[in-house]
Formats: sequence, C-alpha cells, structure tokens
Amino acid sequence: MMDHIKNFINGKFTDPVSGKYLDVYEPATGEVYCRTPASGKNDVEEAYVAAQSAFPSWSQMPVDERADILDAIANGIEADFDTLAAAESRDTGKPVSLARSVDLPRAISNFHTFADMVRKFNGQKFESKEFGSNTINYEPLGVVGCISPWNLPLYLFSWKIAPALATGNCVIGKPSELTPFTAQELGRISKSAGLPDGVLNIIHGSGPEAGSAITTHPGIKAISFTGGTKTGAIISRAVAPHFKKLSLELGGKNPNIIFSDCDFERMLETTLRSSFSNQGEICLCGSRILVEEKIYEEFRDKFIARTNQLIVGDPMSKESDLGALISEAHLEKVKNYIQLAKDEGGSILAGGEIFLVNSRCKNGWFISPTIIEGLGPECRTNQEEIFGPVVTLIPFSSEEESVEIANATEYGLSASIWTDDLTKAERIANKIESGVVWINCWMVRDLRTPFGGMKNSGLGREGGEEAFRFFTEAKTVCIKAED
Ligand code: TXE
Repeated sequence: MMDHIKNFINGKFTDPVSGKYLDVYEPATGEVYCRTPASGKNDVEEAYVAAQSAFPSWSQMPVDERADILDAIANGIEADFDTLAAAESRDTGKPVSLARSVDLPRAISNFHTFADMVRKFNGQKFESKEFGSNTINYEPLGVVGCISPWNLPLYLFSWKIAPALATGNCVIGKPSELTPFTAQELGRISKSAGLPDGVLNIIHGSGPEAGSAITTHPGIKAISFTGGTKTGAIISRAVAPHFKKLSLELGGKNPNIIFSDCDFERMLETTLRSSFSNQGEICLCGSRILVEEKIYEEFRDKFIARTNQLIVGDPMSKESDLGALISEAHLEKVKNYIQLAKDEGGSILAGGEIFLVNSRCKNGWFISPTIIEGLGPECRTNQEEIFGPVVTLIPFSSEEESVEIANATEYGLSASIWTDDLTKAERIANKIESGVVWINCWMVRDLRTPFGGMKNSGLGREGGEEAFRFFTEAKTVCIKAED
C-alpha cells in the first residue's frame, strides 16, 4: 500500500480533516510514490489551538533549556543522516551527493547555530542622566507561520523554524506539497528530542488551501515565507489586513561578474557550481554570467567544455552532477524559456534539450545544462527567473557597464564578483543592488549574517539576530527617577 504522510499536530501524527490527499511524485521517475494530506482551514485551526496552549510554558522555559532541545533536534537529524539525505533526493530529484554535502549539513547547522546564538541573545540597556534607564526586551510573538519551498526542503524549513523556536515562539510550518517527506521526519525527530507537544506543528497541503489558511489566520502573528515572487505578492496582500509581521525571501536573477584579472581556474570551477548546482533550482544561482570582453571567448569555450562534461543522471547515483527538475510543469516552464531565448535571437551553446536517462529514470524530468549567448540584458530571458539549469553569457567592456547590467533587473538577491583587485571588487560591491555580494566565492554562508534580497527579491532579512528580531517584539522599559 502507498505511504501516506500525516500532519503533525500537538505531538501526534494525524490525518487531514478532509480525509483527502495529494499525490507526491518522484521527479527522477515521474511516478507517484506517496501521498500527502490536502489540509485546509480546519487542520490549521487544530494546529493553532495546540500551539496557543503550548506557548505559555515554551516561551517561559529558560533559554538554555530551549537551546538544548534545538541542539538535540540537530543531533537527531545527524543520527538519521543517510535516510534523510536519500529521502530529500527522492522528493526533489537532486543528486543524493548534494543532499549529503549541502542540504543535511545545513539543516543541522541551522539548529545548532540558532541554539548557540540564542544563549547569548540579551536585551539591550541604555542608561543616561537625561533619559534614565531603558531596557529593551525581545519577547516572542506567540504562534508564527513558516512556509517553505521545494528546492531545499529541510534546509529552508529548518532555517525558519529554528530561530522561531529559539526565541520562544510556537510554530505552524508548511513545507511544499511537492516535497513533504523530510518535514514529516522533522516532526518525529523533534518529539524524540524532547520538544513539548504543540510547540511545532506541521501542516501539509497546497498553497491556496493549507498555505492561505495559515497566512489569513487571525491569531498567527508572523509569516516567514520563501518561494516565488508572484506567491510573495499574494501573501503580502493576504497578511496586510491582519498587520502580521512578514518576511519574504523570493526569487533572483543573479549576476556573476567576471574580470580578466581573476583566478581563472577557481572562477571556472565555482561558476559551474553557481550555474548548475541543484539543477539551477537555487535562488542564489548565478543565472547571468557577465564576462569582460578580453576573456569572453576563452571563458565561453572552456565553460562550454566543462558544462558538457557534467553528468545528468539518476539522483541516487554518486556519479550524477545534476538530477531531475522538480515537476513536469517546471520542466515545461524551463523548456519554454529555452524556446523564448531562441525566439529572442539567442544561440544555444550547450544543452537546451530534454535529457533521457535510462532504466528506472526513463520517464523522469531531466534537462541538460544549458548555456545561451547573444541576448541583450533587457530581453525577457535575461530579466525573468527561470530557476533551472540555464545561464546566459553577456560580454562587458568596462567596470561601469558591468554594474549597469548587473543592476538592470527587478531582482536583487545576490551577486558574485571575480577579480584579484580587491579594491575594485569592493567598489563594485558598494554599487550592486543585492542583499549579498560574494567576492571570489559563491554561496559561502556564515549563518550569523543577514540574508535576503532587495527590490523584488524580498522583504526583510533572515539569519543571525535579524531572524531573532523578526520573531520577537521589542519592548522598551524605561525607569526615570524624579528630577
Ligand atoms: O513556488 P511557490 P512554485 C520561484 C521559481 C519557481 C517559482 C514558482 O522561479 O519557478 O518560484 O515556484 C506555498 N498562500 N521559486 O510555484 O508557489 C507553496 O505551497 C500561502 C523561488 O513552486 O512560491 C509552497 O509551500 N502559501 C524560490 C511555497 O508557498 C502558498 C523557491 C512555495 O511555493 C500560496 C521556490 C498561497 N497562496 C520557487 N501559494 C526561492 N526563493 O528559493 C503557494 N504557497
């Protein structure tokens, strides 16, 4: 019989009130392998009641004890590392090697980092003769909602849940309906780690049903969301009348700016990763590659050669560099963008085709890594988020031009700059409109630093103390003796 995922409410695994389920596909085979609850308002209400009643004791628990439970959750993930990595690969289509090297280690660090940080997160105090003694306390909000996407399921789910729990909130989390498996496992691990019932509740289901039941619930105080920009706009409208706190981490169209004076081999290696890791389904992937004219041809030829060596294949195989795209609809979307690039006058230098993988993966959703050249910065291919293994090459002739092209989209999530001249790199970094700028590296993340995007890439910042401030209300207590 096919496995059924369950909701996790008040420490128990439960069926959805509707009794209905959605199919969950394995992208590598194109086949349904389990079913996930089609939850809605009633399930969210049950979760809310549980979370609300768990809140007083969880929020008043000494911080060290809460932090110890977060560490125990991290240890629980570590103990199930192999199973969780295989499950993440099956749900998303990503190579299991990537789940092992990126997704799982990061989910573990999310819990440990926020546990460490919250132990040292104190209120501030300002004292002066004029204004007396002002103490600022950061108090948990109550019940908060965390909605995450399918590309890095446990990695992003835990990135939101860990700081929310650390600061004493109770959580209703909703993973993507396309990748629900490891979220269910997180419920089980949290319970074994000693997390009290009702503190973390996990509701499965679609965005318009389960997701919007969370965003519109009048008692839920904040929404932390990662996903598409269009969905971000829908959520903004839904939460506005309730005055909920809102954090949005949305799409990107990130530039890689490559100068002739960079460490070429290191840049090439990293640019391959930033282009095609996770099949290009990472909001931080560098999808527009800006190359100084002087080395444009050398870069293009070597990049094509290296791209053609990448192995697209069964995600379960250790050999595979790229696995399958998340869904048939997403594969269709990426294919349409490749057609659009051709219609706009672009040349396909590598890939551009559906990729057939033999044996068990013959019906899977694979596409080969694709490089496009010959398109101006303003065309749709260079403006819209494709979110697949598709990059464009754009030559530039001066520092000013590189900045102009880099900033010429409505997104502003991240950028990479490649040059040995650090003064130039910092000068450019100051002019780039994005929340993160990497110099001679990519996707290096100290979790204590703020993370998020400018322009249509998001609202607010996650990470470090920014996350703690998001999941708390600042209260100033002022004492002033009579003059
Ligand atoms: O994500 P959605 P989709 C981008 C990428 C991709 C596009 C669409 O370009 O092609 O978004 O992807 C929940 N109320 N990114 O449609 O819909 C949904 O159930 C509340 C960038 O698959 O944004 C899931 O849990 N929730 C990105 C989550 O939102 C709603 C990662 C994300 O799904 C909802 C993923 C609603 N009305 C896609 N509608 C990144 N920034 O990393 C959906 N959801």
